Amino acid sequence: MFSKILIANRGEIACRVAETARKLGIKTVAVYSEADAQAKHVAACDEAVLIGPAPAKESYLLGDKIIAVALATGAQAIHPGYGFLSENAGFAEACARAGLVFIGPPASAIHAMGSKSAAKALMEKAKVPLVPGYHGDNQEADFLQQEADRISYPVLLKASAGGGGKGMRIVEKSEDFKAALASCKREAINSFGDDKVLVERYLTRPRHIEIQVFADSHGECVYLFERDCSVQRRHQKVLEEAPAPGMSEERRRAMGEAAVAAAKAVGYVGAGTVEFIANQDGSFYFMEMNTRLQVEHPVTEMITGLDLVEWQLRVAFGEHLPLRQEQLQLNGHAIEARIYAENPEKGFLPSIGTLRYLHTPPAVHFRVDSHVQTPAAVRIDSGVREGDAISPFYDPMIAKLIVWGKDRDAALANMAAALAQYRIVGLATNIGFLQRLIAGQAFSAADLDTGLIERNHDALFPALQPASTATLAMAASLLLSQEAERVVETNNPWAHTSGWRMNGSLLRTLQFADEAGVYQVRIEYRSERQWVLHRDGVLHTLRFDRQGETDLRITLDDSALAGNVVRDGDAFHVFQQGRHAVLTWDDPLAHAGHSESEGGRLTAPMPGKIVAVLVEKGHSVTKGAPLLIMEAMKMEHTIAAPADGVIDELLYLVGDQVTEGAQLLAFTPG
Ligand code: MV4
Repeated sequence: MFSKILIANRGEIACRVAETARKLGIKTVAVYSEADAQAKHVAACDEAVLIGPAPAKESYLLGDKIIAVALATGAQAIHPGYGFLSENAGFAEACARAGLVFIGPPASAIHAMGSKSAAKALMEKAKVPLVPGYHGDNQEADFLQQEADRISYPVLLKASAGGGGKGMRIVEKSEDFKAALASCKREAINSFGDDKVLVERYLTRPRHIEIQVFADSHGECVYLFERDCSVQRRHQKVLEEAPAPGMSEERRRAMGEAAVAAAKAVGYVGAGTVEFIANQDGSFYFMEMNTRLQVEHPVTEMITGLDLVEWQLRVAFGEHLPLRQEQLQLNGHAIEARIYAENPEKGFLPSIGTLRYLHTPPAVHFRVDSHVQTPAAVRIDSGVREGDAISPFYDPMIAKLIVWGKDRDAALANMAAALAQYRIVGLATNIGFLQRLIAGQAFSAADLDTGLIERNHDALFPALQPASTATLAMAASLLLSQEAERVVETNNPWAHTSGWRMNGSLLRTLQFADEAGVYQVRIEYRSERQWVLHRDGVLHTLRFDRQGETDLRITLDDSALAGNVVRDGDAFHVFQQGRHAVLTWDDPLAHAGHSESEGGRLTAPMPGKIVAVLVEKGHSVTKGAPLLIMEAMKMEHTIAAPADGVIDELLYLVGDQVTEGAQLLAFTPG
């Protein structure tokens, strides 16, 4: 086996490769960009070499530089991961020229699958089923239209050099053909520098089903069953599962054998994926072959109990495939969800920033020490940790969450439970969207096709709901509990109540806001840990108990609720019953006058009436301590100490009217 490899990638896949290398006793060399100096993949490898600035074109895509690093560090092979250089035939060749093993297929196989029309011609020869169509060299408009008429409408025009859905046109009838062809060719030349197109029968509700294949350099090739990746959004996979729901043994074998024939036709070696589109009746057609390890390979690992990176390394070293086709077994069901730093409500815009807080569901680690074993129920593959940033330079994937169950329903239940336990603060994520997606009728009933997300748009993007009283009570409880804690630490006389005395009772108003509205809750102190929460004139009894930083157990009226509240400045992230709500607290400290810049003056933020004075002349107070409360526009405003200091003079009494900007008391910081 190799003694040292270089991993020419970053993020979760670099960590994933490093993990198997470590298991096999292989040393690893990471490469990294300036943006990734502190990245997890750098820490996961035995050594690491800086290769350039953040943009991938100046770092992770610099094949020659990476090869030079491999030679300089004594690595014998390069694992390209996915993306970046993984399907670059020139890079695979350059590795070979430098005497390095490219852990992937031969350059010729990458090249053969790179052009859609050339690949289809090869597949036709190998008797792999193709969508009825024309993929030849004759590009004359009249001829192509004749072909479309022969195939019958609707037809799909595809750029031969295209991918990811770019350069495709659906044509409904012959009269529309020429205009669509011209437009498709324009896009193809602009996007790919090649205006060759192919014409196919258009399948209206297809599923994306792909077969994992593995070939060694001794002529053996097996299939590791299928994955259903129909749930996509703009050609980005969102959920992947194995096996494909509804797949019969006969169809599995037919697709597996077709995929093996496809791989053999191009002299394939290593891990590859043959993509098919399937009609709802199960008929299937070759689409393309991905000549790399794919993002979604873990679902195959979970149902087979195999470590595909280990297989890649063994095959690249020249070993035989570890198992023969008849030794491969499919066990249970696995689902993967891609957790992204993106904002589904804002058109899935990537969310750039720091993972300020990250709590993941407990993952029982995937066991990779034997060929076949019982897979664990939850696996998380991630290249980021709490405190790491999602930068604008790379794919904003936070993690892949992969679950297993004895059948699809069990896996689905595990996925729902795991998503409900994820807690992320600092970035927008697609977790809520994934929860709605897996809970929806279409996905839970395995009614899959590539249009599932678009068709269920309304259910997946529900209207904003006002914050629940439970959510407000959770946020208020954390706030009160933190204040009580701070007050105890500083030995403030208000420690024992955390309340504000008014008309014989202790109360205060807290104002929170979210995207759906502004909420005022009045909190009334009754006794130690006993409160009354008033919302919209309704009274609720409230008790709370906090354990650690974020764990809260509250009793709201008669219901006991557990949740977590993570405070990020004035933002209160309430995680409760699997939901994430964000409330912004309107902190009265923000209205505490302009004292810091004005040398200890504390002024009224607006005209109003003094309703409580909480300190006396000569008192020492700590920063943030409430000093007095005024009422204005039917709301309470707490004036708080802007710093540690001493009260020199009180300038108003309870009941006094004050004008905006009036100095309320004299205060000396220090
Ligand atoms: C198709 C098709 C329907 N009929 N071909 C999209 C990406 C590219 N690789 C091929 N694609 C499609 N080809 C025929 N003849 C529908 C799609 C398609 C699709 C395929 C797989 C996964 C998601 C998809 C989303 C939209 C369209």
